[in-house]
Amino acid sequence: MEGVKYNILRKLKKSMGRYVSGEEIGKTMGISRTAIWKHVNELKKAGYAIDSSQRNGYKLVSIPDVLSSEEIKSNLDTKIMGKRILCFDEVDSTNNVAKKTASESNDEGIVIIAETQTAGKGRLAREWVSPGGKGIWMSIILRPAIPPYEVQVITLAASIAVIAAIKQVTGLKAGIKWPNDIILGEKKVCGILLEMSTEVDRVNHVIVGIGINVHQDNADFPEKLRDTAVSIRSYALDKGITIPAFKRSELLRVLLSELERLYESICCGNTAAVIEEWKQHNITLGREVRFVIKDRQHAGTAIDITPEGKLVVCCNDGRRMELISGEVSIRGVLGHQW
Ligand code: BT5
Repeated sequence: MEGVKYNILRKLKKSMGRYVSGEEIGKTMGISRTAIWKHVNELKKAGYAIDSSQRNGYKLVSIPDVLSSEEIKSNLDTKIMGKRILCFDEVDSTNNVAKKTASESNDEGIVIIAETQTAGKGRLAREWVSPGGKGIWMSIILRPAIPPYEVQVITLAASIAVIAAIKQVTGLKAGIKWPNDIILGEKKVCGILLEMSTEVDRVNHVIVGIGINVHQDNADFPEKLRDTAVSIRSYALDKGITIPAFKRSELLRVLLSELERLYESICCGNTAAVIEEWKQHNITLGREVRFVIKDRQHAGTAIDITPEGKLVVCCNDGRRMELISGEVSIRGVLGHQW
């Protein structure tokens, strides 16, 4: 039944803005006019604007900004990423659903998406605010044949993919704050949470959780986040930049396609290319940073990224430190001043 509904949708999409007669749809699909009418009503309920006229048939007028498998998969050019796409209205956390899915299937590239998360999570059990219909809250299951100590490079790849998607679809240029924050202006537009299951020398699976703020107004963010969080739309509005109208599914398609390109590099052993690309987008290297290790605060300048994705800092006391992950404040970013 679902299949027929989407076949009708695809037919209407091909003639977008023009009427297709009920007779023609009925003939190609082998269904009655009443059945077409029922399917069209379901599409309308899902947000598709379709004009129906007794004389002319059906005309698709506009496509809603929904994250359905159907919308994401149309024109998706990937082999691995999004091979299966599971879409939900509401989950606790897409990473949790992905973890369960990973334990039930050996596939990779499965994408889990929800319109809203009731317990979206950041690192260290922090909360990730995920309001309905306003962003992209998703997780991807990967099974890279790399040693566990190299897994961090997948976070870097996901960051590059998000930046590329934002750039390609909106023209806006975001930057990466090591290790997992995507920054527009000086505020966070996207966070990435990597969770994995490993053995001593091999990775069972990696869950790449990505949260992108897309449509929120500033007032949509809880007050405590208003100085540090931003959405693509609120950033453009704030800066008076006109961006093209776009749908979340378009952003997601570019993201998946870019992630696949980088993932293939990683799986071929070419992590160096990914690190190089990451460096071009980073807003961390060359900046004054602060971080805490074992309750001691350190300050210095971020100078490099190692081949495994560690951040190299030249501390003010002359020591060189390599950070695996954790919290780094950059002067001037996310409200940090000192
Ligand atoms: C992250 O953690 O930035 C990782 C966020 C990953 C979210 C995705 S959504 C899909 C998938 N499923 C999940 O359950 N999670 C992943 P961290 O670096 O720890 O940052 C968390 C901090 O960011 C919070 O403590 C808040 O200060 C801030 N924050 C929370 N929600 C935000 C939002 N929507 N936009 C910007 N900042 C936010």
